[in-house]
Amino acid sequence: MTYNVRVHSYVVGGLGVTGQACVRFLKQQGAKVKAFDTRDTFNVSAPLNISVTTGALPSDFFSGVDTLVLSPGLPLNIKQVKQAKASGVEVIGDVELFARLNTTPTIGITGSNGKTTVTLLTTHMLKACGYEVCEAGNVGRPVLETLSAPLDAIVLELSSFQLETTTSLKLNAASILNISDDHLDRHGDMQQYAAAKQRIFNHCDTAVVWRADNQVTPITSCENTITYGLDASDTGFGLHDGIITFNGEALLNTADIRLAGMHNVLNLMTSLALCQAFGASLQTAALAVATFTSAPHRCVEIANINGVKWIDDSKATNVGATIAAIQGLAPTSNGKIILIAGGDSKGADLSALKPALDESVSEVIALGKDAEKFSGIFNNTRVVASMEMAVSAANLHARNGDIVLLSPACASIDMFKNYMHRAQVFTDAVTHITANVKFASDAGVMKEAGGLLS
Ligand code: UMA
Ligand code: ADP
Repeated sequence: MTYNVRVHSYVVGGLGVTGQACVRFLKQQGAKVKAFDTRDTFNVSAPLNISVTTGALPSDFFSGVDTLVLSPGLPLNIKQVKQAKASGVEVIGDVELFARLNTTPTIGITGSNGKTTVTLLTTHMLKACGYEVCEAGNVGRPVLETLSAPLDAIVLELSSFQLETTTSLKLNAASILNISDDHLDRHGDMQQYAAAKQRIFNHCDTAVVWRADNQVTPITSCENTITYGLDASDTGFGLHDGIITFNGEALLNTADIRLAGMHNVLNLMTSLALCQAFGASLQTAALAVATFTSAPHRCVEIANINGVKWIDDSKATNVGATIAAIQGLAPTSNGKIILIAGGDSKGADLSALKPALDESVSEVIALGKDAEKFSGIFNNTRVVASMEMAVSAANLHARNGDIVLLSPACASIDMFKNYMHRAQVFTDAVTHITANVKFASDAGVMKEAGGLLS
């Protein structure tokens, strides 16, 4: 059955990146469209030339409307959505609209952590195999923008928010990378959060499944399954003495991988499995790892000052990501790890961090809205008021061989514009230290020189 956009009347809910892309797309298609945003002020990149309502909606707002296309940042329980449903209007997201119209083979990736890394790595590998490929979705490019492009494949990063409003997405291959406590302020509990993620497997041809976690196994049946894990399995992807294998055959030595931590070995296996499911050459995909550069703010070393490594993992906005960073970095350090963490924990239970903190962290420097929660789980926690103070406290205590890790386990929005801004403030504060160290050493050289001259 073909879906005819033109004959429908739409409301677009929310005018962020997604909402604006929806309006542009629907107008291009000749559909009737108007919009609302719950905020009084918001920015649009170019004039939309449609009617936009902010605040409370008039009681007849949805009369004559067929479909509400809701932005992922807006929950389904807001009054505007209730009003739409009461008026008999169907509520979908942009991914569902995409799914009804898309004819290009599509790969989907979800999970609490690693989505962007696996999305970009899979895209990179498929391009290296000679395909025209584009990544879209939560990674930043609204999915509707891919519909007009001549592509061999689309790789979608899908958030639980996007999956929640999606029913007919048919993926050639899909994976849930992992599920850990995140977005519970929106989903209510882990069951509902996991259920939203499981929707990725509805109508999916090949499920790519991590053997070590039952939560990521499809609850609906998919035609094919490819499994992976860090065990020495001869089925699917496994790890034999540091060598990644497929069905027991050696494929790639982990010593040749530049991405830090075992979580990235899992990410790599997922991408290889998705390429295998797509029919790409595994050998070419594996070779492409050497030319892949990881996205910024994900366990990246930004400075080495007197033997102290400063690591920016600002993208770690939940507990699972911070555990992965600590466990991934601990084996690489001769000294201690000082962790800078905190922000808005989004209702998460931070106690899951405790074993990793007890095992590998000497001190936590906590900031932001939920800083005190860290004091509750780890004795040696110092609460500070700003990122600059956190960096300066870490600098006082760090010695040659130590790692200072910014991996907040929390969202940034209580103190910063976003995680990129948080990383910038961290980097600026670290740069300030570097400048002082240089100034001190220059001053030392001048003093010595002065001594020689006198
Ligand atoms: N908002 C309102 N009222 C509105 C509309 C939005 O208050 O009427 C608020 C939302 O509650 C949210 C913010 O504005 O706090 C942005 O929401 P949005 O739905 O307008 O977001 P977009 O700009 O359309 O961006 C969305 C994704 N954002 C979210 O899901 C919150 C982007 O993922 C994604 O890249 C983009 O679509 C393109 O697909 C970002 C994200 O933070 C990176 N995702 C979350 C995550 O990764 O944890 C899920
Ligand atoms: P997402 O798009 O799901 O937020 P990213 O690739 O942007 O994932 O990485 C987010 C954070 O999660 C980073 O701090 C990164 O180091 C960490 N991370 C990446 N892959 C994994 C994984 N497989 N398991 C746990 N943490 C991970």
